[in-house]
This record gives sequence, structure tokens and C-alpha cells, in this order.
Amino acid sequence: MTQRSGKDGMSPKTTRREPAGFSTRAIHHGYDPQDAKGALNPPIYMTSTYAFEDARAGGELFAGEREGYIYGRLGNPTQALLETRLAELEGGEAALATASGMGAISASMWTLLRPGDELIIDKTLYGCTFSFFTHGLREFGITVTPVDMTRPENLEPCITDKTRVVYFETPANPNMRLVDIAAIREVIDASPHVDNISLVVDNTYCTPYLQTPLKLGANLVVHSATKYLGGHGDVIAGAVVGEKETIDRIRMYGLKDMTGAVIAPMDAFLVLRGLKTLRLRMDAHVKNAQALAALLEAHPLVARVFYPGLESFAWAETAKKQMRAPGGMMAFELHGGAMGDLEAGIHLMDQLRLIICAVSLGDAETLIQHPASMTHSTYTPEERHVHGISDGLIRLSAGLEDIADLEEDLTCALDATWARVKKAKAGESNRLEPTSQGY
Ligand code: 3LM
Repeated sequence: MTQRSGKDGMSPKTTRREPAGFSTRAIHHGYDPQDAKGALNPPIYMTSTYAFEDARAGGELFAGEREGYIYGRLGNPTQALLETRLAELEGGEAALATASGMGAISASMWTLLRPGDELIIDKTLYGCTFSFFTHGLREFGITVTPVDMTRPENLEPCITDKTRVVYFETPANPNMRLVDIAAIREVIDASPHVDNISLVVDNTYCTPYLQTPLKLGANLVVHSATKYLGGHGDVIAGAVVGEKETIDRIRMYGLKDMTGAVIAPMDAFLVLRGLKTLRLRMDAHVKNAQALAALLEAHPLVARVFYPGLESFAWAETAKKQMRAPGGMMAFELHGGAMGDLEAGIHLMDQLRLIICAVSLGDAETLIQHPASMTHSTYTPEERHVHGISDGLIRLSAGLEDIADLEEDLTCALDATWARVKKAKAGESNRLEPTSQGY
């Protein structure tokens, strides 16, 4: 499969004088149908191994003296096209597609870190990422230091000559805290250890359509492609994007030797298919999310809504600075009163008829879940408290359904739960939980 056959990596027919737009690149970049018997869609290369031209050529491939494919754990043409396209969309030199988001994160960390090194992480991360870092890597002699990076000045005193990676999500899963990517880059640049440090940003919530961390100073971007990139809840996949030299090292060590988290050819195809409609879907997710966040904020049952598109959002300025739009994810807390915030949340989720109670995000279906008992149950209760994930927090991923149907479903459930809260016997006062954003 020829890649980058024309200018902008397009086939000569689709090459334009101006740089192509996001959707055009997401649909065409790196693939010319004429290289695959005219097939409009790229072939799925269902093969685990590759025949060498002759025995000498096999040796040369292994020695890196010749370009080509060796074995499926090191690469596959369908995977290679997905990588070319993701690198293009994120504005990186190269990408590596993996079997899951956790595969991308773990392959990257096994490559970048050694015993004795220090990893600085933001206070709030997706549950399994947090667990891999604080319960996993710490067992292997790596120092893991959580810092509230929503205030970039907090980072400076933590950087030492042992610091190798600074890692955060923005928006953070699940409580939507934002970290100013360019401001963190400035803090790292001002440090005497700048040359040793990789800034790694998880861009799962935004996708490259809404935010491009590499252009703001990140060294690597990681993704759960299971989410918006795939977009249809039918594939588990991940990716890491950045400088070619680093991506090559992650492929040949973190992926090949340490995790084996290779993406299947069919899954690479599904993510490529998802990318074609990414822009259309993201615009629709954002529209629905904006309406649902406003509806939640106006309801008496709801204590707080965390959504970058609301004026009440604590990091609205940072959102405007680095995100094209506020995204499709939100979190909220309820006034549970004597019923308790958690009980009220469970009641609310059980009242919904259209919105589905499930983990994951970025699918066509609107999904709702309770981080403390689900996605973030990998934190101990003490860790959740320290890291700003309240027991009453509920997370919603706005899907692509008709907004009137979503509004009706959510309103009915909110009203029913509010009626229950009001009926609940008084006596036990509202619990004074810290809010999920620690203010
Ligand atoms: C979830 N998140 O429901 P995979 N980075 C971020 C993520 O949100 C995730 C990953 C990495 C969820 C999954 S919870 C059991 C379901 C910001 C995943 C990891 O390995 O592709 O799942 O990505 O929040």
C-alpha cells in the first residue's frame, strides 16, 4: 500500500493547492485506491506473518537495513494506514496504533521509564491509568508524584533531575478538570532538566478535532481509540503519537517486547472507518452535550455541573484557549438531601429509559455511569477523596440521538428523583462531601 503518494499524503487526484481540511484528511490521507485494485476502502490485511523475498532479505529486515513487514506484532499495512492518518490529524511525525488505550499508555511508559525515574501525574486520571501508575509502576521502582496541574505553578517545585515524564488528561476523566497544556510546557521549558522530560497528554476526551496537544508543546499524545475515534462502541483500540524516533522506540520495545498490545487488522479498519465521520460526530456530540449540560444546571436536583461550555465552569478560559469546542463529556453532582447524594444518583440512573447506564464514552448512544463504583473504583476511597472524585459524582457521555428524546428522558428521571429526595425523611443532613474539583 503506497502512503503519501501525493502532496499532503493524498492521492494525486485529491491533492489540493491549500492544506486539506480536517475531514478531507480523515477520509483520504495516506491512501490511494489505485494502489489496492481501486478498492474505495483500504484492504484489511488478515495476516500474522510475511513472506521474505529470500533468506538474505529476511535478515536485512530484522537488522533494519530494509523496509518492509516481518510479523504482525511489529506492524501490518492496515495498521500502518491508521497510524499515518492519526499522525497527520494530531500533527505528529509518527503514530503507533495499539490494542487498547491502556496498551498505548503502558507501552509508552515501559519505554520512557526505568527504575529510579520519576513520573509526575495530574491529580485526576482515568481509573486504570491511575492504577497502572500508582499501584503498578511504583512496584517497579518508579516514583510517582501526583500534582494538581490545574495550577501549572504547582509543577515547578516537583521537577527533579529524576523526572522523566509529566502526564495528564485534559479534560480529566471523570471530573472535567482542565490543564493548560502550553502553560505546563512553559514550566518544563524553564526547568534545567527540560531535555530529559517527556510531556505526555491523554487526548481521548477531545480527539484531534477539538484539541491538538502536540501543537501546544506536548511530546506525546495518547488515546483510547475505543472512544470517539472508533466512535461506535464496537472496538477496543489505542494510539500514541509523537516524534518518529520515540514512536519507533515504543514500537520496538514497549509494544514488541514489553506488552505485545498489537492492534488487530480488523480493529485498525474499524478505527479508520470511525475517523471518516469524526468531525461530523464531534460537532453533534458537542451540540447535544451543550443542551444537556444546560438542562442539568437548571434543574433543582442538580447541585453542580462540570462542562467546559457552561459559564459556571471553573476553567472556561483554558477551554477557550485550547479547545475548539467544549466536547461531549460532562459530570455532575446532585442535592441528595436526606436520601444521600449517592443514593439519589443511583435512583436517577435507574429511572432513565433511553440513556444507557454503561462505562466507556464517545459512542452514538448517550451513556451514564457512576465513577466511584465503576470507572474509578480502582482508586481506594481515600485516594478518591484526595484526588477529588466525590462519591456522588455522575458522568454523562452525550450521544448522537435526537436531542428532544434525550431531554425528555433526562427531565423525567430528574423529576422522579427530585420527588423522591423531597419525600425522603429529614433528619440526616446533607453530607458535606468535597466537590469533585476540590473547591
Ligand atoms: C471509561 N476509559 O469509561 P482502553 N484514557 C482515558 C480513558 O477514558 C480510557 C483509557 C485511557 C473508560 C473505559 S472503564 C472499565 C471503561 C481518558 C478508558 C483506556 O484501554 O481503550 O479502555 O482505554 O472511562
